[in-house]
Amino acid sequence: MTRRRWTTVALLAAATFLAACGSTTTQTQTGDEDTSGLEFTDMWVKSADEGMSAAFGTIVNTTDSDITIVSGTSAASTMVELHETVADETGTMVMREKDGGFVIPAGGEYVLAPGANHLMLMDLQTPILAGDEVKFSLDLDDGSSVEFTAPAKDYTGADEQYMPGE
Ligand SMILES: [Cu+2]
Repeated sequence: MTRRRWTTVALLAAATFLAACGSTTTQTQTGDEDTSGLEFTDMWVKSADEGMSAAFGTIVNTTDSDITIVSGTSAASTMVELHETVADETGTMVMREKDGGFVIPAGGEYVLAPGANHLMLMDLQTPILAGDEVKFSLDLDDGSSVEFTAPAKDYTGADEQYMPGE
């Protein structure tokens, strides 16, 4: 009887663990372009065999309020970061996390481009090949999230250095 009870406890612990893991992927209601007020135009991802890659395009804010993107996820990478590209003290262009996230101005747009702001895929899970469709989910500062899909294409520029932690 005592032994049976312990077995039950162990199973419950396993179930709780699994539930906790699963909840991290769908914590928030996923919006679409209509509810979030964001439109993604000409989005694309740089193809890459391994390591890092990045997504570019233009994010349009159709509302009359600023919208702040604070973080992102993608099945293609274990970590997505919001990057900007700046010149360091020696004049070398380096990229780093954008302080405060990406703020899409009310009624305006936010351009992600090689050599400038971009969505960084820090650690590819599998190669991204030209023609692949890569799915992203972006988290907004109001707790909601919005998804978009970007096709991959070959691109040989945008070889800025990554500067970890500043
Ligand atoms: Cu980057």
